[in-house]
Amino acid sequence: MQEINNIIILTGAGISQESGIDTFRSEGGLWEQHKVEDVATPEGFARDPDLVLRFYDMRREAIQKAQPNDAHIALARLEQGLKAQDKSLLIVTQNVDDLHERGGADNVLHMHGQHLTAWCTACDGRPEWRGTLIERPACPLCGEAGHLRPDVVWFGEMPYEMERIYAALSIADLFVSIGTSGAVYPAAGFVREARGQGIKTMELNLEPSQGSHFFDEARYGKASEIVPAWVDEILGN
Ligand code: BV8
Repeated sequence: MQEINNIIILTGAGISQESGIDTFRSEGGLWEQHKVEDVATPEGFARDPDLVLRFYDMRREAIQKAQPNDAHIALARLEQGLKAQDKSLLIVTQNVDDLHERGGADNVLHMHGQHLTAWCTACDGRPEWRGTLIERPACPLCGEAGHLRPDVVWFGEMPYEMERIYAALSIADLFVSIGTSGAVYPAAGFVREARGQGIKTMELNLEPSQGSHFFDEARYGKASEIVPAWVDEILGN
């Protein structure tokens, strides 16, 4: 078995599903209630800002009532265990919830932004934000009102920290994708990037994702069950 020293994990909505947070593309999921182009694009926001602000206000509130599940907690345990062996873990999440952090993980990169910060388009600041935006509040950093939007990457917008993600991929020896359908790029392309660099790839998901054929190994089941079991294996518990 190849020595594993640097792991990069990509997570998606599936890892938070058992915490009660809706995924996007399953029946009854978020996109069934709204058209993507109406709530997750700059054009949709320009067209109907109230609809978009209400959509994210509702999700921001739901997230603060959710708790991390055994999969989030297991990844934090993995991070601690690897650190104790002078090895590294980076969690790149497409999720905008803070359940990885509340589950105990430190090294988390939110490539699609975060619910609990807002983005002020007047001063470009990103203040922490736990309330609603529908009432067009003033930015706590610059005082301007009506310029706060969700700090979330919409379609057509550049995901955050792409250089840091590719740098982490260049030193990784294991790439694991957890709870994502592989429908959205550039995240869905990371497995091919990893394969191209000879990195071992693994998928942990409820069912095969759109990119399942790119993975060396796959395990299917609920994240709260298969992620802790996999972490035990990696840590040799
Ligand atoms: C960009 C907002 C460039 C945040 C989101 C054609 C080809 C390639 C690319 C494109 C293309 N046309 C357009 C593009 C680009 C586009 C794209 O990929 N479109 C797709 C639809 C083809 N991408 C972009 O626009 C990205 N930006 O490319 O910029 C650029 C270049 C230069 C300058 C400027 C720009 C931006 C993408 C980000 C979009 N934002 N949402 C929010 O509201 O949350 S995307 C949205 O989908 C979420 O962010 C989410 O994270 C993401 C992926 O969804 P998943 O997390 O995978 O969730 P999903 O429901 O799909 O799947 C859940 C999975 O979990 C399932 O597999 C299920 O089986 C599993 N599951 C469920 N329960 C469990 C479980 N697994 C385990 N246990 C369980 N219990």
